Amino acid sequence: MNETKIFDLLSRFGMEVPVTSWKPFGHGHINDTFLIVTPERVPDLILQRKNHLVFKNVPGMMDNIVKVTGHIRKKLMASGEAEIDRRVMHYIPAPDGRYFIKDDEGNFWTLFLFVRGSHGVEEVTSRGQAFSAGKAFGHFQRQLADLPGALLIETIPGFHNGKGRLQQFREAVDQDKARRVKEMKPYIDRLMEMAGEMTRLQEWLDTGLLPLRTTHNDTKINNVLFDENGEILCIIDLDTVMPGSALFDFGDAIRTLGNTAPEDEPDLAKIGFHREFYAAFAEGYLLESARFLTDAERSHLAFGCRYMVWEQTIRFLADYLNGDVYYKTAYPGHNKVRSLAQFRYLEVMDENYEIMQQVIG
Ligand code: GN1
Ligand code: MG
Repeated sequence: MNETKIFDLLSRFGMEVPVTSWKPFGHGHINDTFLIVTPERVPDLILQRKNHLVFKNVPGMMDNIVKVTGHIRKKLMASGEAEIDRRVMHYIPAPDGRYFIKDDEGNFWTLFLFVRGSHGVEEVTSRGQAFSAGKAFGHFQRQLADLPGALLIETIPGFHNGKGRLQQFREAVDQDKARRVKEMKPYIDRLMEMAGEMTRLQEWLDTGLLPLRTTHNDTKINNVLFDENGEILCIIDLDTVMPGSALFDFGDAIRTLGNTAPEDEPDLAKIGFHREFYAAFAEGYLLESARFLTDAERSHLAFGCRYMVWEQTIRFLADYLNGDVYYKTAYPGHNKVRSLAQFRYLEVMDENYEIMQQVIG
C-alpha cells in the first residue's frame, strides 16, 4: 500500500479529501484495513480491502450491509438519536451508487466513516466491560429482530453450519494437502468423536426447534466500539451478518471473552474460564434479548458456547491441514497453536458447564 494508491482509491469513491496520514488498522484475520486520518473538519475514514477469496459475493455482502445499517438507522432516527453516525456504521457509496469499487488488480474496496471518538478493545478486562459487550450484542440482535433473515444472503454459505464445517474438516483430513494429518491423528479422532453431539445445533435449526434470525456471526469483543468513557457506541464488522442463530452470537462472544487467555495462547496452562465475565456478559445480553428469545434458544445458550468453540477448533485445524490458506498467520504452526488452544478452552468450559447453565436460568 502506498500514498498514490490511497488517493486513487479515495478518488474512485468521489472522496477527494485532504489526508493527514494513514496506517494499517485493526487485527482482522481476513480483510486489510486502513485508517485514513483527515484534518479536523473532515471525518476520518476507513478503507477496507475485502478478501474476495473468502467473501465470494462482495456485491451481495454489501447489499446485506446496506439493508442492515439502513434498518438500524431508521430505528435510531425514529427514536430521536442525536449521533446516528456513532451508533451505526456509515458506508460511503461510489458515484455509481454501489458500495464498493474494484481496483485494477480485481480487489474489492469499501469505504466507511471512522466512528468519531471510538476505540475497540482486544481483551475484556473488567466485569463492566463484559456486561456492556453483552448488552451491545443483545441490543444489536434486538434492533434486527424484525428484519427477516430471508432478506439477506449468506455471505459465506454455511458459515456456522456444523454439518458443513464437519464436512470441510473431513475433506481436509482426507486430502491431507500439507502432509500434517499423521502428526495430528489422535487429536483429529477426538474432535471427530464429538461431531455427533456438536452437529445437533444445526439439526435444531433444520427442524425449526431453533428459529433463524439475522445475526452478526463474528461477535468477538474487538467488534464492539466504545467511547472515551467506556460506554458502548456500536457494533462493527458486518461482513458476516446473515441468517443465523442467536446461539452463534452468544457463543462466539463467550469463545473470546470467557477465555482467560487469547484465542492463540501457546501455553495451555494459562487457559481458564472467566466465570465472572461469563455471568456479566449473560446478564447484559439477557437484559436486551430476554423479551424476544424463545425458551429453546435461552435454554441452549450455554450449548451454543461449546458448539462455537468446537467449530473454531476444527476450522483452525482444517486450515492447518490445508497448509494455512484461510487465516492470516503470524508464524509457522500458528493455526495448530490456535486449534489446540481452542480445544483446551473447550475442556475448561466443560468443567464449568453446570455453572454456565445455572447463570442462564
Ligand atoms: C475471522 O477476521 P476476523 O478476525 O474478524 C473469522 C471468524 C473467526 C475469527 C477467529 C470471515 O474473523 O469467523 O471466528 O477470524 N472470519 C471469517 O479469530 O472467517
Ligand atoms: Mg472482525
